[in-house]
Amino acid sequence: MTASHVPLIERYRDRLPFAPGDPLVTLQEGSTPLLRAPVLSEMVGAEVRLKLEGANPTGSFKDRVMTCAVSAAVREGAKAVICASTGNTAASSAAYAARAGITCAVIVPDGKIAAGKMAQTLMHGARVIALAGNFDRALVLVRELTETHPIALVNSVNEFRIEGQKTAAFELLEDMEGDIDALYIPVGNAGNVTSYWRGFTEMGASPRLYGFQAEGAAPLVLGHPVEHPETVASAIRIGNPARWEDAMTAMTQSRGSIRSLSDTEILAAYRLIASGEGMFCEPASAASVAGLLKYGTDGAERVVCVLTGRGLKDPETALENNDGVTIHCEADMGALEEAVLG
Ligand code: AN7
Repeated sequence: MTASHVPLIERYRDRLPFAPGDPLVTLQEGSTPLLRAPVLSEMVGAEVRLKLEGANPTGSFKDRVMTCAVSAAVREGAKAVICASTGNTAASSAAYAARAGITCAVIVPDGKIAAGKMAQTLMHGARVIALAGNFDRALVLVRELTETHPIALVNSVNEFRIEGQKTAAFELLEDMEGDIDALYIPVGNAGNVTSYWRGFTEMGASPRLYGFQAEGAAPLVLGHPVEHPETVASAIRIGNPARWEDAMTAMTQSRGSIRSLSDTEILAAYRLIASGEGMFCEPASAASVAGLLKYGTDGAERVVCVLTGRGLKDPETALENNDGVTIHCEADMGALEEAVLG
């Protein structure tokens, strides 16, 4: 088997808290492509690559968490899993729970998750609780709930469940033969940036980590929680990240930084990645590229932007922000010629 046909936990079992013989819940996640980005490379004067986490089975990096979290839950005898989510964790936990044959409930901010994520979560048969509150509130409530009820919490809030995400750093080091100067990554609850740093340090690597938040949801940049986070990038509409300290440590130790971007800057990068590089990611993912374009490389030569989720997740935002045109056309040749060539 090639690496891409090996489940994540099997590929990196020696570096993950799973023993041979443990139950494995997998949808063949991980081993995602690393794509050269010639247009971006030209623009910033460095070798830019895109880590395509949207190529995971449910379309986001959260599958790395869920293969670990749901496998562990099944190992512990859980019959149900639950999470708070801005959408991708919900879709992923629902898929892995379906695969495991256990039930799944997700708590999401009512009306604030992208349509594709909602569709996935419902298709996998999960119970969706649309909360009259934001993600931060959902996370507080779900943590409290699981203290008194026997339901496994699959958010990446404990040490063990974050392990799966660090494997993306292993893959990058393998694909780039250790030669990576800087990583650009969107930051919401800050589990992912924490995990990449853990993965890099475990392998003795130390690229600079540059994290990016949306201006309206930038607690780590401001230095205090944001009570009413707002951004078009719904996946990172988070005002009080669970991994606050760890994320700051990662960025300080790697001599990187955490900075913010306007929704306009995020959407400009979102369109450019799609129309310039041919890769359709979701708005939150475009924050990595927007950060690279706004703040530059600081001398780095080989850089990676993490595209955390697939563009199809959020068709509404795509239909409202794109470089394409739609021409309504009568069904006759004259009108068609005019529409195509005019
Ligand atoms: C596409 O699904 O928090 O900094 O509940 O979906 O590790 O939170 C998603 C977050 C970036 C931020 N890009 O990662 C959830 C959730 C996408 C995301 C992030 C998320 P973290």
